[in-house]
Amino acid sequence: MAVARPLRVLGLIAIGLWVFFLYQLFGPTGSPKAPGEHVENMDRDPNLDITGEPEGVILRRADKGYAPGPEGTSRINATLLSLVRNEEVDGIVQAMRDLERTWNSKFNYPWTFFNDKPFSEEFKKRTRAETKAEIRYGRAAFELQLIPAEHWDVPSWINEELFQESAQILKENDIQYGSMKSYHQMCRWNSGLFYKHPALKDTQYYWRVEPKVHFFCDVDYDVFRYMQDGNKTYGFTINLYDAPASIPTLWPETAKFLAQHPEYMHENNAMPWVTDNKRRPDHNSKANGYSTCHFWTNFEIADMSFWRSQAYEDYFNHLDRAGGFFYERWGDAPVHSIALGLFEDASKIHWFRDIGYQHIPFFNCPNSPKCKGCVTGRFTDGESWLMKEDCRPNWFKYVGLG
Ligand SMILES: Nc1nc2c(ncn2[C@@H]2O[C@H](COP(=O)(O)OP(=O)(O)O)[C@@H](O)[C@H]2O)c(=O)[nH]1
Ligand SMILES: *[C@@H]1O[C@H](CO)[C@@H](O)[C@H](O)[C@H]1NC(C)=O
Ligand SMILES: *[C@@H]1O[C@H](CO)[C@@H](O)[C@H](O)[C@H]1NC(C)=O
Ligand SMILES: [Mg+2]
Repeated sequence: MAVARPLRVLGLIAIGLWVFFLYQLFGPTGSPKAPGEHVENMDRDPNLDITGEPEGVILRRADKGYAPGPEGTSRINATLLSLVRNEEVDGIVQAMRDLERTWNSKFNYPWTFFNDKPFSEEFKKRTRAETKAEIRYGRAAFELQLIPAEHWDVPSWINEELFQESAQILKENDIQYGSMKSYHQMCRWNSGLFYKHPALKDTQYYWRVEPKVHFFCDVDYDVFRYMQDGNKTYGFTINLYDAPASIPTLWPETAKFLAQHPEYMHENNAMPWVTDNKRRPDHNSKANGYSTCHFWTNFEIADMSFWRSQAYEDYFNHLDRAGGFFYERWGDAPVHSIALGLFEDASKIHWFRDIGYQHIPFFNCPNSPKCKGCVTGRFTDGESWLMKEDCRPNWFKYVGLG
């Protein structure tokens, strides 16, 4: 009896050590945690933390000022950019009013509007009334802003019958706008053509604005200057999951492209973000390997040099030939996001946490006295299932709050 007890104790210690050893091997990985680990399940939204200007930002350049007009200012090579229809004039006027009030009235960056049809007199008159900045290119401004037919028209290799059949399938899968041809044209143009428009020949950066969006927070620094001085390629506010049925072959086509062009992968890419299958494995599997997480491109502040690079040009052409802009409903959001995630240095992609923004039904609303009209940390005022569409935690986890 006297010997049995110490043996039993030794046995328990041995089992304990073995379990500990297995835990070390297979258990959850411990510290250091990735920057966004704690928001994995949105326990803590970083929008709840007090937000100020990004680190190191210069508020205003004193040298030449920001007076409106083409000459002699501290502005850099950039424009506010909007593709818009005549019928959406109320919506774009409202969006302009918000952005002029919170930011552009201090910096007077020019506006550039694009349309597949000539702008109406009413559209010109009402948009001109909203800004003291240039609406671009002086006399010929509005004529230049017509999109060239070869950029907008459905390309010759797209088969109309096949498009109609595919539209039916998209409809059965509840893909919004799936059978609306102009929506497909818009997504293709925003993916790979807008930056080739002659009116943007001398422009490097743009801030995309859609009708009816809202801006809530005063921004007191030159955002484009921040992009340039900070070597940023791309800025976003909201990160969302996409509907897998709109992009079933986007990732397989991307994989084919990568096999042909492994040299385009950036060494500091965001591949783990692009291919995450942990938070919503259903999305990853239905999209055949892509998480579907994307920058929501109705807001984007970006350097067109990236879209104009050989890597992106080749990628877009590959996708365009594959036909998915029409036979599926590839959006410019997943296309831009995958390209950035693979071919760009992830540290050059910036979350503009300080720009309060809404495009129905989602918000980016920081915790800052500079914001009015949105609720701090509220991601959506729509139905509760929409919360699940937020995939910012993935970006924070794999790349950081940057
Ligand atoms: N000129 C023009 N603009 C369009 C067309 N289709 C979409 N847009 C613009 O493209 C952007 C996205 O379209 P929108 O209807 O807002 O799509 P959603 O945000 O995905 O619901 C908006 O700026 C629209 O004004 C079109 O056929 N012609
Ligand atoms: C602005 O950017 C465009 C495109 O990168 C370039 O061609 C042009 O020379 C630039 N202009 C200025 C004044 O920097
Ligand atoms: C941006 O890039 C330039 C040139 O490579 C470098 O000198 C500068 O330090 C960089 N700035 C930042 C903020 O990273
Ligand atoms: Mg929209």
